[in-house]
Amino acid sequence: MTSQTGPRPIFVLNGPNLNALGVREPAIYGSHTLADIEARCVERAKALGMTVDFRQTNSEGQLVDWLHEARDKACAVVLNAGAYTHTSIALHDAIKSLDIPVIETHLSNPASRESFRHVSTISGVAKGVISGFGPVSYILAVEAAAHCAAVPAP
Ligand code: DHK
Repeated sequence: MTSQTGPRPIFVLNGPNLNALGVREPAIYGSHTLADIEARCVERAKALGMTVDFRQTNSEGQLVDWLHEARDKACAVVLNAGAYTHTSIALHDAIKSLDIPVIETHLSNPASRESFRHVSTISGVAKGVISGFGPVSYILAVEAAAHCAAVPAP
């Protein structure tokens, strides 16, 4: 049996259509692929003495399962739930059940887009929200996650 050493990883969880980054509406989401973003998150986390466990799924239920997994395995979660951000009560409930910080993250700024993106079912249970900075949103979110993991909640 192996035992984990060092701090728990930051889970970076990505929802639907984010596997298509690079080809998907580049005017909105940019030309970076999700693999590019993963590499930048890994690099930033390493500089902070942390690790990331970076995942993507198109399934809402899989995101719920990964949030449950994060309870015992992660120090914090960076979550870009894609369009489920605007629809999912299940994600809201899963986040609410956790006692680790969840940072809602978006490449674009949903508040400046279509009105259906102005609603987030998860913002109210997230620790905070970072949006609008393209791939840098993820870097800022990893930094926020590392900060939250190091500093006890107020
Ligand atoms: C990604 C999506 O797929 C959209 O459904 C959200 C988010 C915005 C983003 O900007 O990363 O509305």
